[in-house]
Amino acid sequence: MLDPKTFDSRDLRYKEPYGAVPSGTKVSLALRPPRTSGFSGGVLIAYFESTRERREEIPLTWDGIDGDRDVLRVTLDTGHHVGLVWYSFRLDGLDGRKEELGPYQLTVYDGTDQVPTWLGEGVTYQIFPDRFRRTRVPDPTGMVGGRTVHTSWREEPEYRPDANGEVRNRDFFGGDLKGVMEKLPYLHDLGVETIYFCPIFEGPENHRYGTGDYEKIDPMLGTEENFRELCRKAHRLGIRIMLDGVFNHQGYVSRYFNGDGSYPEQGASQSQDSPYYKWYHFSHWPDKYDSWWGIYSLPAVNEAEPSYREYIFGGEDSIVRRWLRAGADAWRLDVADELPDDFVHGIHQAVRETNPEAMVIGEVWEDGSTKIAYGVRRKHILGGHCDGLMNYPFRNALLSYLMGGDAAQFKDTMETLRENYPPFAFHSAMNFLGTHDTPRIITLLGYGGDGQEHDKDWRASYFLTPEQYLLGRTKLRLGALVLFAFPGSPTIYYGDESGLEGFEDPFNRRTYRWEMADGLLHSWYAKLGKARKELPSLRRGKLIWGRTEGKVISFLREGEGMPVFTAVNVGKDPESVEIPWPAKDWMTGMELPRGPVALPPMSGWLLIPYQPR
Ligand code: ARE
Repeated sequence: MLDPKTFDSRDLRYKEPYGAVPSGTKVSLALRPPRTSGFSGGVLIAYFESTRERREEIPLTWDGIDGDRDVLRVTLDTGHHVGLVWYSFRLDGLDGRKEELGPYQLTVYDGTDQVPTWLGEGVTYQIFPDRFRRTRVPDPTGMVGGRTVHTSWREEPEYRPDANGEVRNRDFFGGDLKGVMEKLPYLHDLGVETIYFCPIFEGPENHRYGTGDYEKIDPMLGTEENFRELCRKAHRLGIRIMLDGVFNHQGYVSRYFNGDGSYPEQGASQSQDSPYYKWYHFSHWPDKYDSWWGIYSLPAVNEAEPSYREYIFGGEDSIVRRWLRAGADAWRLDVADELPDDFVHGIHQAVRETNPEAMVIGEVWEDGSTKIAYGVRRKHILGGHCDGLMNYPFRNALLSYLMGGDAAQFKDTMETLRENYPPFAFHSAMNFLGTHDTPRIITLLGYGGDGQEHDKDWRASYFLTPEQYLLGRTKLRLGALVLFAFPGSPTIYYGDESGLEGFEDPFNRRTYRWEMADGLLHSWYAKLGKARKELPSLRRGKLIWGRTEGKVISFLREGEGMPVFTAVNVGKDPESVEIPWPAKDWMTGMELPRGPVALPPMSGWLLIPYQPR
C-alpha cells in the first residue's frame, strides 16, 4: 500500500504526486473537503476507462490523518487492471446536497514491462536531412542525387503554395548522410547521444513525409551502405540513431500507391487488383481517396489491412525490423495519436523482438497518457506501446514562461504529466524548445508574439533585428538551462545551438549555415551537453521542486551521485532563491553560499555542491 496522499480540495491534485502506479497497487487517497463542517461523508466513484465494467462506489470514511479530523479517506484497489482509472469524489452535504469533485486520472501501468530508458538520459539531436550538411556540389545542370537543388547552400527555401494552398515542398538543397557523418565529432562534442532523423526513405518532397519506398534510402541522401556506415560510426562515438516512421500515410508517388512513381494526375498505375489496392481508402479509384488531413499528396493508409501490417512490422523482413537490423536503435512514430493502438503495439513487439534495447517514441502534441497505454477493445494494457513521447506540453509550458508567463503554470503542467505518465515515460520524454513543425525558438523569443498565422512575418523569410536577436539569445540560454536539467531527453533541433532563425515552415528549416554559427550560444549548449553527460543526477535523478512561481523556476535533481540545483529568473528584477548547499555554478564557475541568494534578472544557474578550499 502506498502512503496516503492527501488531496487539497482546492485543486484536488496530489500534494506530492504518486505518479502512475503499477497494476495491483492499493492507492490510499484522502480528501480535505472544501468546507469540512458542511459534509457528512461521501463516496469515491471510480471506473476503469478501458473496461468501463468496473465502476465502484467506495465509501469515504472520516479518518483523521495525523489527528486531522477533517479528512475523508478511501483505499482504491486497482486490482490487476492496467490503463487509465477515472475517479471523482461525491460528497454528501449535511443539508442533503451532493457535490461532485473530479474527474481525476490515475494511470495504472504494467509494472512487469521492462522498458529501456536510455533515450531520456542523454541529449538528442534532431536532423532535417535535406538541410543539415551536403558533401556534393550540384553538377553543371544543377543536379545532386538525381534532383535539381538550390545552387547556393545559403539561399532561402521556397514557399510557393499552389492553387489549392498545398505547398509543393519540392525545392531541395541536397543535404546528405555523408554530411552528417562528417559532423559526428561535432555532435559528440556537443554531448549528443541520440540522433533523431526526420524521414530518410525515398520520397518526392524535401521533408520526405510522403514516403515513396520504405525499403530505399532517398538517393539524394545516399545509399543503404552509407546509412549502415553512419550507424557504425555513430555507435563508436556512443551515439544511437532514431528513425522517423511514417506509417499512417504515404506519398502518392509511392511504388505501393502508384507503382511507377508517377503522379495520380496521370492516373494511378496500380490496378484495382494490385496487392496494394487494399492499403488505401479509395472512394473512386484512381483519383478519389482518403488523405492525411485532406492533403492530396499524402494518401491515408488502411492500418487494419493485414498485408500492410505484415509489411510494416509483422514479417521477418518487415520495415520496422530491417532498419533496426541495419543499425537503427529506435523509431519515432509520426502522428502516433492517429495510429490504432494495436498497430502501435505490433510495432512495439516487432521492435523489442528485434532488439530488446530498442525504443519506440510517439509523436503526440498533447498529454499522451493513452499513447503509453495499449488498448484493444477497451482493455488497456499499459506498456507495450510507446516507451516515451515527444513532449510538446513541456515546450509550450516553458515557452510560455520564457515569454513572460507564470512559472507556476510550468510546474503544474509538468506535475500533471508526472502524475499521468508511468515513470519510464516521464523520464524518456523527448523534451525540446522547437522542432521542424514549430517556429525556431530564438525567433519566437526575440520577436515576441506566438509565431502563429496572425504574426505578420509568420510565413516570411524574416530575420531578427540585432536587439531582437540579443533578447532571444538571452532568453534561450535560460530555456536551455531548464531543458538540459529537467527529466527527459534534452532535444536540440539542428542549428538551435548556433542561433539558426526562422518562423514557420519552410523558414524554420533553413540550411545550417555552419560559418555563421553563434559561438557564444554554441559554447553554452556545449557546457550544458557536458553537464548532461557527466552528472548522473541529471540523467536519472529525482525531481524536487524549489521555488517555482512568478518569474522563477527552480528545482533539484538528486539521488544519483552529486545533486544539481537549477534556478532561472526570466524577470526584470532580482529574485531570491534558496540555495541548498554552498555551491559552484557549472556554467560560469561562480561560487555561491548556501541560503537565500539574489538571482539577477534574466539569468540562471546550474549549481553543484562546492566546498571552498
Ligand atoms: C506543409 C505545410 C502545410 C501545407 C502542407 C501541404 O507546412 O502548411 O498545408 O505542406 O502543402 C509534413 C511536412 C510538412 C507538410 C506536411 C503535409 O513536414 O511541412 O506541411 O507533411 O505535406 C499535426 C499532427 C502532427 C503533424 C503536424 C504537422 O498532429 O502529427 O500536424 N506532424 C507530423 C510531422 C510533420 C509532417 C506530418 C506529420 C505529416 O512531424 O513534419 O508534416 O506526415 C496542434 C495540434 C497538432 C498539430 C499541430 C500542428 O498543436 O494539436 O495535432 O500537429 O497543431 O498543426
